[in-house]
Amino acid sequence: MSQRPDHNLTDELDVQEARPKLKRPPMFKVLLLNDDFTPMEFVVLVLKIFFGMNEEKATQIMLHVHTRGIGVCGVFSRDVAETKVKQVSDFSREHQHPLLCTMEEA
Ligand code: TYC
Repeated sequence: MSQRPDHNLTDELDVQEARPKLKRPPMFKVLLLNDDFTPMEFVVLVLKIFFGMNEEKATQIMLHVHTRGIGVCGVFSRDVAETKVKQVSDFSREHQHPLLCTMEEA
């Protein structure tokens, strides 16, 4: 029997340590889209209720969306962003407003 039975398996094999591939989870922007029908006060209400904004901040974001066509309400994990989009969409539909809310990777 060889004196070093494990010769190639242990002593001389270059074993590359696995470097754990840790990626940060993606974040998502929740976006509001402008339309011609949803009242400004309703958009402000949505931003206050679902995004915790005060009157001044909500008005600023609403006017940004009104003039530029689209705007960011916040940046969240995928689950939270999906929940916000659903909450806003359900709430708008319940009130018969066509307000569109969507999300995209940040
Ligand atoms: N453009 C709408 C109006 O003039 C107001 C509005 C703002 C609608 C933002 C949607 O995401 C929106 N009544």
